[in-house]
Amino acid sequence: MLDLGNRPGVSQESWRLKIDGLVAHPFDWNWKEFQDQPQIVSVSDIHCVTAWSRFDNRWEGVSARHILSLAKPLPVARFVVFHGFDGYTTNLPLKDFDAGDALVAYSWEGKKLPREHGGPARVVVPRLYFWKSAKWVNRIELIASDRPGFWEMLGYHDHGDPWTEERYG
Ligand SMILES: Nc1nc2c(c(=O)[nH]1)N[C@H]1C(S)=C(S)[C@@H](COP(=O)(O)O)O[C@H]1N2
Ligand SMILES: [Mo]
Repeated sequence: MLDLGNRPGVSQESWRLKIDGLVAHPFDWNWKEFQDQPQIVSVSDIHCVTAWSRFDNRWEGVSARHILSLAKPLPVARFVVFHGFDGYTTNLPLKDFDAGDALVAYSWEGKKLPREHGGPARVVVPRLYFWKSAKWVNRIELIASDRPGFWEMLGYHDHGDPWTEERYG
């Protein structure tokens, strides 16, 4: 399952990324503000819960650590929920997002991120199964106690570490 079949067409003009919840400095970027941030390249493997992997993906975008350094999570913030333009949600511990290899990517393999893969921009959290990497990301919400997202409510594992095969509940 790659998505819910509803692949929202989000133009750069209508694109927004909001970070809110338990942060000292919530903000809301338009496309230009997002592009004006420092960019990183992150090469990582993709692990899907249905047992396929794709190695050495080259992502470009804005690092999670940079986003978090601007938003300044409050000490009580322990979990993150990503919201997509398609209504998708997924949850994870803040420490997995604040891990150095996570980013909000707008480019994959040297090309503009295609719509089917979450363009204009998606989250990439390499250390967790790929359902945690929200496509068409629109909002990053910081919360104190865990709140299951779309697949997590339907029985996928709450954490989703591929190394210990945390696939289902
Ligand atoms: N917004 C959003 N993000 C999503 C999904 C979705 O339905 N909506 N599906 C997830 C699942 S289950 C997978 S396996 C990956 C698929 O990413 P890909 O289409 O780039 O391979 O996106 C994840 N991110
Ligand atoms: Mo998936």
